Amino acid sequence: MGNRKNNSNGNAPFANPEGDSSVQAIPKLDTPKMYKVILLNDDYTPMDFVVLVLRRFFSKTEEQATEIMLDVHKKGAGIAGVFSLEIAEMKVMQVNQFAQLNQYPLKSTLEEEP
Ligand code: TYC
Repeated sequence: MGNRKNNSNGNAPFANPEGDSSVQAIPKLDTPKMYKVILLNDDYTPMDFVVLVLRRFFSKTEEQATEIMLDVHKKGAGIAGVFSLEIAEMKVMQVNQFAQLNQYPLKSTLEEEP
């Protein structure tokens, strides 16, 4: 686009509507922070229940859910998904509430993405 240079945010700046040839920088928009929803292992929640949780609340396939569940089972914790803060908080609430309702100790937590 002519002599327009890109800003640090990758967008072309707008021409100044006053008519001079100077350009105005677009304020840099912060990329929203993202949050991991972490599933924690425990000794009592059945594997099938964890797979169900991953399918129901994180839209995983049976195969994906099983892989994540086994990873959590072996390593102690694992990532169920990455979301904006609002969505991640909602997922944590849904998981913890659903586990409690079914009398399992399954817990999930939030972790800010680096
Ligand atoms: N460790 C559990 C068992 O052996 C299974 C499990 C996996 C529980 C993942 C929680 O987040 C979890 N039944």
